[in-house]
Amino acid sequence: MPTARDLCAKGLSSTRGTLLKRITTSTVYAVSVAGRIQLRPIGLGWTTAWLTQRLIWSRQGNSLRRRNMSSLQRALPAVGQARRTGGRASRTLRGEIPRVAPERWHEVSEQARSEMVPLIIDGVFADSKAVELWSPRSFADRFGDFEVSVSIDLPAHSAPYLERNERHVERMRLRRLVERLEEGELCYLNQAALEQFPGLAEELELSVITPPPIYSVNLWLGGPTRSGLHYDSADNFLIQAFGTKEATLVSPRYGRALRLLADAPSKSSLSPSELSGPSTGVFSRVPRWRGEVLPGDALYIPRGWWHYLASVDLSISVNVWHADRLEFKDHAEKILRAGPAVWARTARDFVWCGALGRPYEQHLFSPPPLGLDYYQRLRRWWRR
Ligand SMILES: O=C(O)CCC(=O)C(=O)O
Repeated sequence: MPTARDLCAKGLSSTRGTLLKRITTSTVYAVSVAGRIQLRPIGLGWTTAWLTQRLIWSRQGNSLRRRNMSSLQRALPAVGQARRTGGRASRTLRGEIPRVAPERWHEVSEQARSEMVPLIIDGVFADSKAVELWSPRSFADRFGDFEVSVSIDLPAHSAPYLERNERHVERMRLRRLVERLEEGELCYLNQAALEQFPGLAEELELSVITPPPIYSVNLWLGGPTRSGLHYDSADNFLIQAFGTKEATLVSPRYGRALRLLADAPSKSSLSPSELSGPSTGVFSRVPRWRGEVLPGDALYIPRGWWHYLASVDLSISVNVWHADRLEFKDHAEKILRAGPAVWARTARDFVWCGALGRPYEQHLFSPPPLGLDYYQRLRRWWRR
């Protein structure tokens, strides 16, 4: 918990921040006027002024950020370590996702959420019925006759978001899914509402780690699985009940370098080998946070953080979207930063798929195109 001293320091720094902003604005104005008086080209005066302003504001922003970060770092030294290694651009360096004991989670969770720092809560569900009872075989025995929609024939070497959905989706009984997994097929029961399976929710006591509101709780059964690099709008827990998953996380500030899909900019087209191997090209400047999520662990993925999960073998996980969500301004900022290819594609899909109602290609693990989504939201808002 932040102490009163932290809060005072925060308050003081924001007063100082306002003062600094005012001084900067006056300086900018003076520089630009001086530029004009000396009859230099007006553009030069403004450019100098603008650059000065950016420089001062970014230094100020960095120092504020550093001050704000320190409270979690003080409580949890592993966060500082992860920031030093994972936060530095390097070809080989990978920060470890910090691990906390379940008792410490309650002390630091508020700070982790507000500073948006990923953490693994060590073995918090180790004694749960889920870890004791769940396995692909036991699911086949309990829910064998259930009809489920399964992603099949998953690409092992490319991002799933590049594949067309209809080639990879099949309905089958859960018993058959488990048989196919045991035969070594790459299949995934991905993001299936947990409530479909009677009794499972009671075997995983989420209140141990999750505050309300909870938006959705989903089951993921497959292996070996590769989900593709993407971000979600809400805080997320990935709870591992059976098998192990390797997590790779990237801070939201590096979104531009992740080869975004133009029609779905919350997804990246980077392949599993690019994500797990040594960094090359533009990705070499992107620090990654890595960690193993073992049975009983819960990985906290803050809203907006890019994440990629790969299971080593057969695996069962549950994910929980809950608590804080990205706000409108966060989404707008992400789209503005995504660049011209995304803007053009969004505008095209707004008109083509939205206004003109033309069909689009649905991709694996992907939502409809962003432009269509904007069109539908606008229509709903208009009709209200
Ligand atoms: O575990 C996976 O394969 C993907 C999980 C995921 O992406 C999520 O919970 O948002």
